[in-house]
Amino acid sequence: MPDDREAKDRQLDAYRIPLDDLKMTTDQGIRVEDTDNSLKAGVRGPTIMEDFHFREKLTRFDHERIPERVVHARGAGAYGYFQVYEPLPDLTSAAFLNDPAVKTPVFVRFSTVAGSRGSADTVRDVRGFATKFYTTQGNYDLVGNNMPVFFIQDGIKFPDFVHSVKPEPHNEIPQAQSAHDTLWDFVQMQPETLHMIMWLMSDRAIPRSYRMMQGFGVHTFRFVNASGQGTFVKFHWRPVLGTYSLVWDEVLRVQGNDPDFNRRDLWEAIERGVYPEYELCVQLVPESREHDFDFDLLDATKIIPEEQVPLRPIGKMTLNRNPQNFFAETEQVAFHTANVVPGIDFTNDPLLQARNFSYLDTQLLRLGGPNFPQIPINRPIAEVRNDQRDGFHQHMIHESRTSYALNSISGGCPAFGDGYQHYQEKVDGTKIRKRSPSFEDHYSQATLFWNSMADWEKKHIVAAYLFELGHVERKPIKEGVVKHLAKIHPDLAAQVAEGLGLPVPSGEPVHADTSPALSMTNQPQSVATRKIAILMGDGTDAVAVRALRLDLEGRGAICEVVAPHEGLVGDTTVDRQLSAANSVIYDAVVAADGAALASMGRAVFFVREAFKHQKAIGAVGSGTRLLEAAQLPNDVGVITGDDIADAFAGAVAGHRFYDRDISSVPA
Ligand code: HDE
Repeated sequence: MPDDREAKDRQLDAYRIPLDDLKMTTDQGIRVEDTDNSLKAGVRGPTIMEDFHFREKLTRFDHERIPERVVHARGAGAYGYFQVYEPLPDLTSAAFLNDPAVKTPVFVRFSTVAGSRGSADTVRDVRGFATKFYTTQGNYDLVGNNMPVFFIQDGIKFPDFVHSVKPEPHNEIPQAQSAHDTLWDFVQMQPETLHMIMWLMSDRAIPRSYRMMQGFGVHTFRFVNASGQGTFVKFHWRPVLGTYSLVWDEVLRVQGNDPDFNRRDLWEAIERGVYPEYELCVQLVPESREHDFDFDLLDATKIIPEEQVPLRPIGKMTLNRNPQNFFAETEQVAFHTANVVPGIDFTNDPLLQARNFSYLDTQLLRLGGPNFPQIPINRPIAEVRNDQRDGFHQHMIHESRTSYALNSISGGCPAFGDGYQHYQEKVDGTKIRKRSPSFEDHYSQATLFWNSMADWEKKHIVAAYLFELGHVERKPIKEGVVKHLAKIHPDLAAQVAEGLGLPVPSGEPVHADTSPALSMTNQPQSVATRKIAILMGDGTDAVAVRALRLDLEGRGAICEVVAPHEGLVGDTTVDRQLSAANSVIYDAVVAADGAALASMGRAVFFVREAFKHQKAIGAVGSGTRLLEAAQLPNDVGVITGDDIADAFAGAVAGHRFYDRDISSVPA
């Protein structure tokens, strides 16, 4: 079996500069005598132009930055591999989807959309989920998001949408936030956004982890088999750990406590050897059924409900290696929707068509010219041979005497033929600047989403609308949004209108259909990789805690001891002292001490906050005294007693207790 790391790694190895004891040189390879002092005319004299090392060092520093991505500027990457479960010759001729023995190397970049490179990870936003497959037939990029639809239907609107969500132009406020006038003005003027906005207001927009997040290709793509037969396909990544989110109040606090929350989580999981895994699933629609739906398959603001076309798992991706240099790999990786391999093709989705232009265009600027595919992270493992030449930063020395086709001088090389064949779709039409009438319904699927939510999800959606619109200054914009909400569902509109102090609009639900698969309830449950804080003090009964910790770690949980000071409590090593820890960066808390901690405000706050964020809370030994001091009711998900391991692990695996009544707990 080919080793997944071999092909891409061998290639990357050629470029690695190892950590070793080599002596410092200039970029020209000249040994450097002293890099702490510039060359001067006398120790107190002016710096001399002749100092080539000084000039080179400063110049290189001045040129370190490249333009950040216009959208998706903030990201985190990881390497891994993809393996198909079984050959799919009926569907596609793509080689990597036809040989289960092959581990295709991949590089994935997760991202937020609106914020700048330095913005916090945990903001309310869509997440990017872009995968580069280094296949033997060339690079295939699946550049998706963690939500299955998009804000707009036609790519010509993309600059308008992005300008509206980005910080406002006069004062560049707010950073990485959708809660401001221009975004909501765009929304109320452009009802095609409404379905996606429902997703954005849901907890999908605040994922617990990149490891617990779905991915979607969004558009309808096309598989093409060896006989040229096409099948419409939607791509879904399904995380093996299940899809989970944070809660909003927690998000606000995580931003300060750990702005790198999601990237750190990904990095640490891979360093620990608990590799994130995602199943690749497809929804398949034969061409004969193209018009069987009450929406258009080419409209990227629509899903195909899973109840209508079930998901078929076709393979799995495992992320098992962190990059070694953020800039070289994660920043320079260049995705492009038009990077497809034989067997995968496009449709006429006007959003996809626009993307097929935009990504190459953006890389030309961002990466400084046409040779960016030669940057190691972007290089295919397949051989590259063509007559394209020159340009900034050309790394190749083409020895051929010809750079044109057809030629006789080079024996006709490189020879073409037997390559990618575009799907032979019949196209005819009149030139027209108009949307298809089949794109007109902007409400039904927004209603479907709302109808399919559990009560706690609906509550969170209403709260999100209130937070967002609460930051909008112009009343007519709020009124405009509420008017649209009334067409989605009167319950939603009423709750939002009430909160905003606006008249409650009348309206009938558009329909009562549901798609249970849209809800985040019923996820796979596991305590594995969940982060648990064990609060200990100097008086803790270490024996009881040790047994619990071993048990939880045996189930794959990550336990950290939090105590009033660093060093040791008893014979247990402290991982983090209380003043540097906060409950929001943990999934659950075990109170293991009440003697020392019950009188400490920070410890009381720690468990209280975890309770408010509906997390599992355990207490062993005198730990119950800490819960009493925090005045926590004996509610669901609060596990106390002599042997709590099973019950507590079960509670952590359940993620949150969304029905918990938190109203009686003091702030
Ligand atoms: Fe993108 N998008 N996009 N987008 N997008 C970019 O490319 C664009 C869209 C997505 O980690 C840019 O290299 C247009 C949908 C991801 O490097 C840019 C339109 C989806 C990433 C661009 C869309 C995405 C990008 C900015 C509407 C989900 C980050 C920098 C027609 C299916 C990839 C860059 C990474 C990045 C254009 C809509 C996902 C400007 C014109 C829909 C995950 O080219």
